[in-house]
This record gives sequence, structure tokens and C-alpha cells, in this order.
Amino acid sequence: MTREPNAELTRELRTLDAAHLLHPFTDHAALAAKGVRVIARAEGIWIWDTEGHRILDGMSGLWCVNAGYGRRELAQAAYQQMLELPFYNTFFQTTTEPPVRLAQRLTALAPPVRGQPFTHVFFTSSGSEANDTNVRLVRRYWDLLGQPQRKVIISRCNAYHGSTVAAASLGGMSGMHEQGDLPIPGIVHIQQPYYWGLREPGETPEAFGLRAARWLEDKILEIGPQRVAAFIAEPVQGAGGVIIPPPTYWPEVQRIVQRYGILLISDEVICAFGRLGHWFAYEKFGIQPDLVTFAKAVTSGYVPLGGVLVHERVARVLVEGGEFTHGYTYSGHPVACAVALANLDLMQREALPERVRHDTGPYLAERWATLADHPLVGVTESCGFVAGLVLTRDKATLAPFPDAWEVGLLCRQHCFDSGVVMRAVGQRMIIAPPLTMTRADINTMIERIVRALDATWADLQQRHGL
Ligand code: PXG
Repeated sequence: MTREPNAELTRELRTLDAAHLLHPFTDHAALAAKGVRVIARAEGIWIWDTEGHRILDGMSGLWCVNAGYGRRELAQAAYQQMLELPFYNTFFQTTTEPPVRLAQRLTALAPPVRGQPFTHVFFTSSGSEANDTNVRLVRRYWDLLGQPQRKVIISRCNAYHGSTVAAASLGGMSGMHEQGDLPIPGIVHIQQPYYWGLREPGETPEAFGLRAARWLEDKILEIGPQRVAAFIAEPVQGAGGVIIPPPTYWPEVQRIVQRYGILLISDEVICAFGRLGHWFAYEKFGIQPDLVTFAKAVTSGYVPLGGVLVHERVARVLVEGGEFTHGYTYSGHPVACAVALANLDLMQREALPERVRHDTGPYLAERWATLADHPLVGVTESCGFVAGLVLTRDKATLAPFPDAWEVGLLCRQHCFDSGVVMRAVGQRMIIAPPLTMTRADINTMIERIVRALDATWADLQQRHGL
């Protein structure tokens, strides 16, 4: 792939892309009219497109390239494993070395819960498949315990747990449910703990956090505790817009799941592997999950891999319970697992979670908070290396702009033009940068975001006379 701007290549790929490639979550007519951006290469925290733009990747690809781009040792691990043994399965009384080593490694990294370790791992190729696995796992668990009526899984509105039929059902995105008769039976949703959107007048974040957690208890009692199998949640909702719950939320949720004996699934597809300053996010929030979903940064996104970490409470029952009729061709793919091992080595060597926890995370929080001074910005929030802000026309009331103005998308465009990738979720702008960022990189990122906010502001004034 070329390193110089290449108009001809850009044109050719745009045409072929529009003709043949179906993109995720995309209005294809609108995309073809705008023209897709072709990303050609990347190094460190930077990506380059075929038009020669160098852009700071404030989203780590798609919340996954935690170790940054261009890490030779990850390519080397894949190359060596492909030469040695590109594929063999883990089905019929066989195994290979990388998934065994990785399962051991992940269970050792995960802090114990209730004094017991996470003992086992089930590998998949994505977060969606991992959450599908969770649906089957929790139902199997309760069946084996002689409580087959425990089928219902409670999730939350605006959650994202993936795009397969079961994972999209677990998710709480109404737009996804509308297409395809979702959710499937046995999956119900409560409201999300979004203080800025759901608070009552005068309510403190602490009081709101308790109220939001108790929606879970209300739902359990409504369904009947003996019918509830599990509660699934992202510690911090990612795709929903970086929704960071008040500090009172998780301890109360923990009390509730414990009280009714239901399983807790912590979906850490975004939040694990240093993103919030810990290897696993449940550690940060002091929660005690029975199952932990992971994907994305387990390989820093270099190759697809996901899975479920299974706590002793569940693993014991499953292992003694006979055959669990579930599995994928690529459960424990040796190349993916070899890359994951190299990635964990790298993250450990460079102490990336600790760096985020003690150094660059607090620095990002400090710099991110300065964006609240901008006339367009209502609230800023961050947690480790995820952060979000609310675009508003009125800083006091947080009143939104009319949807038709598409302010989030406008701001996203100005971010690109200012050389930084941010994601728009409605009128929230969010980032999840690579964990390798230095303080100087954070300054560069913030400068570019300010430039983009200024340009958005000027644009809105011009278009709508603000
Ligand atoms: N759980 C969570 C918490 C996720 O964030 C998945 C499961 C599904 O993982 P796979 O590997 O099947 O995609 C995710 C994925 C976005 C965006 O626009 C977020 C995700 C995926 C695609 C886009 O923010 N998260």
C-alpha cells in the first residue's frame, strides 16, 4: 500500500467499496454519496489515509488497539505461529499450546472473586460470539443445578453486547431491536445509569446511582427471583456513549445480585486490558462477576479473538456436568492466542494498565476537564482512557440541539479535518485512545479536539445563526 497521497488509488477503492462492500451500521447510499475514507497504514497512535492525511487515532481503531500500531513483536508472533502450526482445533480430544498457555495466563491475571479464582476460559473470535456463549453458559449452569426455570437474563437499555441475534438481544439498542424482531424471549432490559440523562431535579449522582441500581431489584422482583439467571452489564457503557455510573451504582448492584443469587456477567470487551487502568474492570469497581466477556484489546485488535473468563463457581458445575454442546471452529485459534500472549507480554513489560492508572489516566482526566470551558460543551467525564463530553446549546440545562442538525456527526467531521478521530454517539463525543500515549500526545490530542470544537461552533453559528 502506498505511503504517498494517491488520488487514483483512492478513487478506485471508493468505487469498488461502494460496488461490493457492505459496511457495519451504515446507510450505504449516504456513504457512497460522501465517499468512504481509505485508511492505508498506521504507526504508534497515528493513522494515514490514501489522501495523505495523518490523523491521531483517538479511538484506538474501534476501542481495541491498546498497545498502539506497528508493534513488530505481535506481527512476529503471528508469523512464527503460522509457520509452526497455523491451525488446529480444540474439539476432538486435541489441543494446541497457545490457547492452553493463554487460558492459564488470563486466569492468573484475573483477580480472585470471593476468595476463589477464575479457573477456565472459553475462546471465541469476537465479543458477540462470547456473549452468545454466555447466554448458553448461564442457562446450562442453572439446568445442571436443577433450576431450569432460571432463564431470564436482565440487561440494560443502550447497552452494546454485539451484533449476533443473542448478543443484539442482550444489547439495549432500540434501533437494533427494531430490525429483526429482537430481543429473543428471555431477555429483558432496565434503564441505564446515565445521570445526565435520567436524573431528577436536585438529585445527587450518589442518590441517582442507588436509584438506578434498584431498577435491577425491581425487575428481579417483577419477574420472580427464581426465574432470573443473570445480569449482564458493561462496567462503563462504551458504544452507548461512555456512560460512567456514579460511585454508588456498582456496590448496590453487587449487593442485589448477591442477595438473589443470580449470576453477574461483566462485559469487559472494551473495559479490560488496561482501558480503565486495570487488567480487568471488575477490579476497579469492586464487583464480583461470575463470567467476564473479553475481546478487542486481548490482542490489541491485531487479530480477532474473544472469550469468556469463567469463575470457579460456574466452571466447577460445567466441568462436572458432562458435554456442553457449544463451540466454534476457531475456539482457541493458535495464531490469535499466540498474538494475545505476545500482546500481554508487551502490556506487562510496558506496565500499560499501571501507567493509565497512575500517570496518563489522571493527566488525561485533568486535560479533558478543561474542555468544559468551551461554549459548546456541557459536561466532561473520563475514567482511565475513556472519556466523553456532551455537546449542548445551553450549558446550564444541557439542552440538546435539534436532532436534524446532526451536531455529533458535524463535530466528528471537524475532528477528522482537525486530524483527530473521535466517535459521535448522538450529541456525546467520546474517545478511547491507545494506552501508549504520552503526556505530550495527550496535549496534541486535546489541542486538535479544541480546534474541532471551535470549527463546529463556527459552523453552527453560520448554519443556524447561534
Ligand atoms: N460487548 C461490548 C461491550 C462491546 O463494546 C461487543 C461486545 C461485541 O464485540 P464484537 O467483537 O463482536 O464486535 C462490543 C463491541 C462502536 C462499536 O461504534 C463498539 C463495538 C463494536 C463495534 C462498534 O462504538 N463494541
